Amino acid sequence: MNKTGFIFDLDGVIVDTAKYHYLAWKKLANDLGFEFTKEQNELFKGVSRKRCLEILLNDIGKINYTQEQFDSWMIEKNEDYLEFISNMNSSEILPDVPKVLNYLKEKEIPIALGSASKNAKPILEKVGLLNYFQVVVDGTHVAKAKPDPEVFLIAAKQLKVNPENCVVFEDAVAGVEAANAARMTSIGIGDQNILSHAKYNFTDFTKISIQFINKLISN
Ligand code: B16
Ligand code: MG
Repeated sequence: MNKTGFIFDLDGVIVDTAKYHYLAWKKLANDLGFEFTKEQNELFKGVSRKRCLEILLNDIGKINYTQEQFDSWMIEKNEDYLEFISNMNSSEILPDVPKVLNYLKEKEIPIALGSASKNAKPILEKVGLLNYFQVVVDGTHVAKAKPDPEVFLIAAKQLKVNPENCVVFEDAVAGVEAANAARMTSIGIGDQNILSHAKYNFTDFTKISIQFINKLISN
């Protein structure tokens, strides 16, 4: 059993893919004859693709559709998203994320990804970070989406670390709730007022010191 494990969310923690999700949802909404705002996109952070589409269709008042239509809109959104992320590279890694990843690697602390995205692995590959992660748990591995703790509990099991000894970096309310439900140490990355249920809060990784990481490791 390893003593401590670190689990990173992807979108909003390691890279800002929210802007590409926004463009793809906006395109789908526009194709259906509706607008889609950045405020609406905020509520999609950390939420599964299927649930996002259900919310979008509800918001635009589209209630009569077949399962085939629903599935084809899911495919359309994802194809557009894949097109938008096709040129992603290491320049899109959020500031000071490599500082923390490199330090954990140096200390031989196991690292996992815990993301709702079914595209997580290719994104890590594109930005050149896949090799840092001993474990990748994403939207293809879970039955229950965040705020259910499943994604983080699977990650802890694969890391061979007790959930209580895992640290989770999250930018979404649902993700912080999932980490808390798993009895892990939750660290909110972003707006403290929105992520008020996190045990610790930072606006971004530039505010996280190596001393703080050491404190988490030795706890
Ligand atoms: P996909 P995370 C989440 O990633 C995004 O925040 C959310 O906006 C998206 O709908 C979800 O992944 C599913 O993504 O369509 O690629 O499967 O924050 O959990 O890393
Ligand atoms: Mg996120």
